Amino acid sequence: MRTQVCIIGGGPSGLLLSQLLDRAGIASVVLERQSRDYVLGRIRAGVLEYGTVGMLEQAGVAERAHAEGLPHSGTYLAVQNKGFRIDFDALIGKKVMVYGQTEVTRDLYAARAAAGGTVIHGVEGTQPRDLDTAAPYVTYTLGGTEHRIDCDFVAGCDGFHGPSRQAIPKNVLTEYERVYPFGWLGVLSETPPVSHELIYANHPRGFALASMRNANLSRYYIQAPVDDSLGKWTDQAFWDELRRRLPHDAADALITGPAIEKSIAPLRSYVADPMRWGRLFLVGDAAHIVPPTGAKGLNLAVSDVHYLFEALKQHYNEHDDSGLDGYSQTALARVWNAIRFSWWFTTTMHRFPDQTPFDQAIQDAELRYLEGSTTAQRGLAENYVGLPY
Ligand code: RFL
Ligand code: PHB
Repeated sequence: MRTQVCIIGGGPSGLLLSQLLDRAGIASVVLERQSRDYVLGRIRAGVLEYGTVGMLEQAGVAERAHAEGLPHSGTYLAVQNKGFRIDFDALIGKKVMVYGQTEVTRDLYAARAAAGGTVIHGVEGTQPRDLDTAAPYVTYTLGGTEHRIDCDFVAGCDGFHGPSRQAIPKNVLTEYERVYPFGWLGVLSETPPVSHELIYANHPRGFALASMRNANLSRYYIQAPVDDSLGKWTDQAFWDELRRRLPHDAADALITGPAIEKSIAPLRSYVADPMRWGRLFLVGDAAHIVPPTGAKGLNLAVSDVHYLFEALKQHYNEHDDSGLDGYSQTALARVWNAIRFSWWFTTTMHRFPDQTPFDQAIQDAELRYLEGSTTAQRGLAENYVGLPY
C-alpha cells in the first residue's frame, strides 16, 4: 500500500491529524495496535483549552463538543479545606471546556468513518523504516500477515510506549525526565459533580481533585502511593479520603456511588528533543509527558498536530519545507511552557515524601500569594486556559 502520511497510533493526535489532512486533500493511513473499543475505554483527559476546541472546529468535529461540553470560566483551588476561586474569564477573558477525551476520540472515529478514512486496528510489530531516506515505509503484521506501507512521511502519534521515538538513534536524542514520587488514584462515578467547577485541593494528607464529565458523571482523584494496590482502595476508603481533603462545604455536599472505573496513574514530566528525525515527526505523548495537574497532555498533543498539519500543507501545496524543518523547534517551545507550568502546579499542590519544613513553608507562601494576588492568578489563568499557538 502507498499513502502520503503514514500515521502510527489511533489516539486523539493520530485521528485528528488524519482528519485534518483528509480535509486538505492529503492522504493518510492510521495504524492502531488496539481495537476501537479499547481506545474508547481509556478514561483520560477532561479539560480542553479553547485552542483545542478551535482545532476540533477546523477538523469539522466540534458539533457535539459545543452541544454537550461544559464551558468553565474559572476553577477553585483549596488549601487545608478552604477554597478560593480563580476567575479565568475576569482575569484574562478566556474559558476552558470540560469535554472528555473519550468523547473527542469517539467524534474523531465517527468523522474518519464518515469520510471513508483508513484506520487499521489490531496491527502488531509496527516498525517505521528508512526514515533518513526520501522513501520511508512502515511494516506491521495483521492477523499473522506481513504488510508494508510506503509513504512520504511518518507521523509518530503512538503515545509514550510506541515504537516511533525508539526509531530515533540514541546519539541524536536528548531526553529530559522527572518522575514524581506519587501517583493519582482516579475514580469515575455516575453521580452529580460536587461542584460546578473543578476543585484542586492542597491538603496535609495529599492532593485531591474534583472534576467531571457531565451533569451525572463525576471524576475524582486523590494523590496516593503509585504502588498502592487497588484492592486496598475500596469505594468507601476512596470517598472517605476524598472527603477529608476537599473544602468542608464540598465534602458535606459530596454525593457518592459505586466507582465505575478506578485506576492509579504515575506522574512524570518527559521531553524528547528533537521531535523530528529525517521523515519521522513525533506528535503528542510519543514526544512528551506532563503530570495531569495542569490538564495539558491532550492539549499539547493537539498543538503539535496544529504545527505538523500546517507544515505538511506548506510542503504539499507550496513546495515549502520551512515548516517541516522548524517543526521540532516550534513545537518544543510550546511544550516547554506546558512542562514548566505542569511541574509548577504539581509541585505547589502535592505533598512530597521528602518535603522539609522549609519546602512546606514555601508551598504555603506560594498558595497565600496566589489567593491574595490577582497578578499571580493571571499567570495561572493564562497557562491553564492555554498559551497561544
Ligand atoms: P495516546 O492517547 O496514548 O494514543 C497513542 C495511540 O497509539 C497506539 N499505539 C500504537 N499503534 C500502533 N502500533 C504501535 N506499536 C502502537 N503503540 C501504541 C496506542 O494504542 C494509542 O491508541 O497519545 P496521543 O494521541 O498523543 O494523546 C495524548 C493524550 O492521550 C494524553 O496526553 C492525555 O490523556 C493526558 N491527560 C490529560 N490531558 C489533558 O490535556 N487534560 C487532562 O485533563 C488530562 N488528564 C491525562 C489526564 C492522562 C491521564 N492518564 C491516565 C495518563 C488524566 C489522566 C489520569
Ligand atoms: C479530568 O477530569 O480527568 C482531569 C481534569 C483536570 C486535570 C486532570 C484531569 O488537571
